[in-house]
Amino acid sequence: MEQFRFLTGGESHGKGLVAIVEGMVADLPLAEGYINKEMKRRQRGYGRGPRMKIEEDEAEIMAGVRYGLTTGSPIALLINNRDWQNWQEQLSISPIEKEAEPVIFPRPGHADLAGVTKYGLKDIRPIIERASARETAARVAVGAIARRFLEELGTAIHSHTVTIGSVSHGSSASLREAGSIDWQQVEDSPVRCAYAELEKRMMAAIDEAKADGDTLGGIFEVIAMGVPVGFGSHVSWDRRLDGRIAQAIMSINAVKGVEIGEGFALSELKGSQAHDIIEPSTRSVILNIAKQFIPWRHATNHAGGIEGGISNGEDIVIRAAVKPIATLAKPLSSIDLRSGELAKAHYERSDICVVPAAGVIAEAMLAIVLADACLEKFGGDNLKETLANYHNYLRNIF
Ligand code: EPS
Repeated sequence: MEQFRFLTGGESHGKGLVAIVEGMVADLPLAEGYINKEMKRRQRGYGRGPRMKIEEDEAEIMAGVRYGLTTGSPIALLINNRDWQNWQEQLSISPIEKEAEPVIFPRPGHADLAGVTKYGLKDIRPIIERASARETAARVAVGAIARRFLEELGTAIHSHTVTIGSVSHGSSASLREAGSIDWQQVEDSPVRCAYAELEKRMMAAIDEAKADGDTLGGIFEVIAMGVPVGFGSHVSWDRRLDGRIAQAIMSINAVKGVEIGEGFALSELKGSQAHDIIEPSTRSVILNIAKQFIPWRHATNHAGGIEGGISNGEDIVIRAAVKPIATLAKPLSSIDLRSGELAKAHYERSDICVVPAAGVIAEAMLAIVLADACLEKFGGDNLKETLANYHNYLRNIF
């Protein structure tokens, strides 16, 4: 059983999204303002559609927090959809006399066709609503709780955009050095890109796609720094940290590829080039309760911070490929579900490019996996107990 788990509910244009989060320790300082700062980061990003101008995402904590501290009880979150006002007929919970026209032209690349077939529906609308990336607003709220917890261990998580469409830095190696990235510049960038000259080209590519009635994908990178050695395990397939992270990142809408560390590029290297040699070091780990030294480090980080399914103390580095959004203003060919005849795919308001937002969502998913692995490793029902267990572990291993 997962130590830290959650479920979300809600449709893109329904009344709102809900999440119930279970397993967070007691006595963790947690404020709605902290969660909502993350929600705002997800809403930004050049290439989003008009929907993000309608919404002002805010999570309300309904349970599990008292006087600013978690209680150990399930944390319930509610995010209202402002756009619900405009969709009451299409998404009425009660039966109504005049139902909305069904959506019958599945969009290639979306869940539409497989979804209606699987659930035996005649209208694609319910599939559109739940397959929508709107659901990731709830995941980011949950991820903020996990991030708040990880901060107490000295772990920080960032993301940045590596490519949009064919616009890229060229040499990827330098981008992997977390130390060389100005994270404030990334936060200030409309495309969450660390390089000013790339940023302009990325924005121009998005403008061009929009003018053509098209969409764009890209690659983002997520980096977790200060992750303790020993999350995950080599002993069983489903305990491997890399496998758990890959599943979490791949579950983000439109993600079609995930790599950890140098990933696919490692396949072209010889063993002598690919692996990260180990050297003595006096690296310190700073906890909010103590400072500890780890007497070794890896000279490089091709492995992306995970060896044998276990975190090795280096930065965890993940890249993911996002496909172009499947809703096109110039729709692709499809069929009419009623007649089976050729037709144009359904079109409705959508985004042009979501790579910057996807990076923020991936930060949340990584935080969720790491918080779960942390609770599995150190346990504890209250923050002090977890931190004491971590401290004790560091004291006793060397
Ligand atoms: C989405 C389509 C757009 C996006 C939406 C995901 O929404 P709408 O159909 O209302 O214009 O903006 O993303 C969000 C609402 C969000 O909060 O991220 C889709 O089809 O997946």
